[in-house]
Amino acid sequence: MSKRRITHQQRRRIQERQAAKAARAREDGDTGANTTLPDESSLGPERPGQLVARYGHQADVLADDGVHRCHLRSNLGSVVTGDRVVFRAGEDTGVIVARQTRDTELQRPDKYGELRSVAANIDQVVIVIAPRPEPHGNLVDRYLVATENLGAQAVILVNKVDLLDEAATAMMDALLAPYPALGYPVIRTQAANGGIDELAPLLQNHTSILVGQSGVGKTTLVNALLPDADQRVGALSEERQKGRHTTTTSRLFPMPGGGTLVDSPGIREFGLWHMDRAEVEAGFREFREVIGQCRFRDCAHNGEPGCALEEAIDSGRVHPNRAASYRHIVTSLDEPLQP
Ligand SMILES: Nc1nc2c(ncn2[C@@H]2O[C@H](COP(=O)(O)OP(=O)(O)OP(=O)(O)O)[C@@H](O)[C@H]2O)c(=O)[nH]1
Ligand SMILES: [Mg+2]
Ligand SMILES: [Zn+2]
Repeated sequence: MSKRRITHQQRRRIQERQAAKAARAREDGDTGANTTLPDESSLGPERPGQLVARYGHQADVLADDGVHRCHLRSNLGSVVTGDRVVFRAGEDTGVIVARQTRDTELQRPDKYGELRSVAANIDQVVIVIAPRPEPHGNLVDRYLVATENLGAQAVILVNKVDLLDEAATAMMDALLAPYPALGYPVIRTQAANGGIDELAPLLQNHTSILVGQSGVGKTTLVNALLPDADQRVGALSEERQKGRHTTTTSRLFPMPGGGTLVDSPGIREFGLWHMDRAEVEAGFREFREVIGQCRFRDCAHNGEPGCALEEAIDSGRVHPNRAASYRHIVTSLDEPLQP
């Protein structure tokens, strides 16, 4: 019998997950203890609303007459930005009494490696990148995999076009080359100067979310679209040219033309290791006609004879950058521990 061997990375994840569980147990321990729910008789009738943002044991709920601050009823279960809820308004604070079924749930691993919901009922993901901070390798493809598996539409948005000097233009052009042919819209904005003409029409009648690295300008886009929103934005750190994680909670904004937009906190990395290989493959839409045509059923698409992906790259049907990205993501997936 082979010895049980786990990689350094796996051991780290296990330790992090245990730390996360302990931390959560401590958080859960004080649930309710310091929360005084409003007197039932002072609450209004049950009404529908949508969750704007969550703050610990409270949340803001958007209804047809504005935003209501509410407590969460203790047996409510988890609620996140975008959830459709039933609530009862109060004089000061109301109560959320129920959550409706979610159409979609966008998740990502937190810093402990546990899956966390980012937002519910999203039908369009706007992937924001910028010349600075420079996009992490494979980031766009990672978001596209998540978006395809969510069954949502994707838009790729290049912000800070004012920073596109010759070198940055070459980098961006190379990075974006595969996407128009795949049917993903690529748009350009200059949020800091109100240059958002291409974005506004795409948001109508969608529940969209802005995602991307910290400092690419997601919140600046919200402020440009909705001058009344007046949300805090943060400069990049001088020496590292990275964002400072200014936005800490996802927040939903109703759009004047119909539809809603969610601003989300910037990420350090977007791990997909909670997915399996089939989900990653399904996330590369141009692979669908290719994968399954390989000579070997368990083909790893890594130089095997008769590999259909290899042939598709050679014939130009699959862009080599996308194939490289796919291989990189698959290698990063969490492998089950060997018995
Ligand atoms: N040059 C330039 N700077 C911009 C543009 N849009 C936003 N910025 C700047 O980029 C910095 C970061 O903007 P934020 O909107 O806070 O970025 P964010 O993506 O919301 O960051 P997190 O909340 O940390 O995820 C701010 O200093 C903005 O003024 C742009 O079009 N051009
Ligand atoms: Mg922000
Ligand atoms: Zn293959």
